[in-house]
Amino acid sequence: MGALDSAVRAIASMRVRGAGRIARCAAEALGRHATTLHSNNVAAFRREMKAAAKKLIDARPTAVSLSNAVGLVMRAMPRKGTVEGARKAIVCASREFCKASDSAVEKVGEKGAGLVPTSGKVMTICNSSAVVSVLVHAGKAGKGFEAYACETRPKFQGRITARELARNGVPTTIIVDSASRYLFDGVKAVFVGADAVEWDGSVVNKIGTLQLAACARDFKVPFYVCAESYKFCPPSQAGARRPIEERDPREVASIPGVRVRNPVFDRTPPEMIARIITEHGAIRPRDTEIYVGKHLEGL
Ligand code: RI2
Repeated sequence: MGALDSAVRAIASMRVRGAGRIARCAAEALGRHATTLHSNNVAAFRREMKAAAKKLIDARPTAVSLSNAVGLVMRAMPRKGTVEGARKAIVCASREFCKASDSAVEKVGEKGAGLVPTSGKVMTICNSSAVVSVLVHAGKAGKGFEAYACETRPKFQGRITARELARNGVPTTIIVDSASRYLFDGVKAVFVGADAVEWDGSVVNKIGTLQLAACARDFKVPFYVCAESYKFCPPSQAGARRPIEERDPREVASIPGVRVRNPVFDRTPPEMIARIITEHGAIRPRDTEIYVGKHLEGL
C-alpha cells in the first residue's frame, strides 16, 4: 500500500487520531505523495494531488483541522511552471504546516496555563494534545491542581490523557464518563479540545463534552476550549454546521435485535463556553468571526 492510502487508512481507523494529529498526518501524507508522482506536466500533477487531497479529507468527516491542513498545503501548489516546482512547493508547505502546528500546540499550552486554577480539580474528556499541553505547562509552573480525566467510551482516549499527564507529573485521576457529575464537586474549571469551532463559536468535540459543559454551567465554573487556529471553520463555511460522525456501532456493543448508535462528537453552544484558547491568545466565542477573518483568510 502506498504512503497516501496508508495515511487514509490510519486516519479512518483512528490509529492516528486527535484533530491536530490527523491534520499533521494528512499534511505529511500530501508531502510524501507529491514525491512519488511521475506526472508529465503541472496540470496532471495538480489533478493527482487533488484526488489525493479528496481521499484524505473524506477519511473523517468532523474535524475541520483535516480539511484546513489539506487546504493550506494544497493552496501552495502553483498553477503553472514545472512539475518539480509544484512538487517542491507541496513538500515545503507540508513541512511548514507540521512545524506551525506543533508550535501552535505549545503556544496554546503557554497561553492556557494562566487560566488553570492553583488548586482543586480540573476536569477533561478524551485526549486533546492542546489540553495536555495546557495542563502540563500549568503543572510545571507549580500549580497544585488535580486532573480528572473522563475515560471516554467507546475508545477510551481518556486513558491516553491520564498516562500523558501522570508521566509529566500532574496528579491525575481517571473516572468513567458517567461519574463526571457525581464527582464534579471541587472542580474549578473544565478544559476540552476541539475538532471544530463553528462560525458562531459553537464547539464540536468528543461525545460527552456537552455534558461537562452543562456541569460547568450548573456549578458555575469556567468551561474552556483549547483550539489552534486550524480547528476553526474557515470563512467559506460561515453559517454551516459540521457533520457529526457516527462510527461503526460495533465499537459500542453487538446485541442481537438491538440497534446501537455511536455518535462520536457533540456540539457545545457558545454561551456555555468561557473562552477559546488559541495560539494567539484566549478569545470569547462571540469573537470567532473576527478571529477567523484574521487567521483563516482565503481558506
Ligand atoms: P487535539 C479528538 O477527536 C478529541 O475530540 C479531541 O478533543 C480533539 O480530537 C482534539 O484533539 P478523536 O480524533 O488536536 O479522538 O487537541 O475522535 O489533540
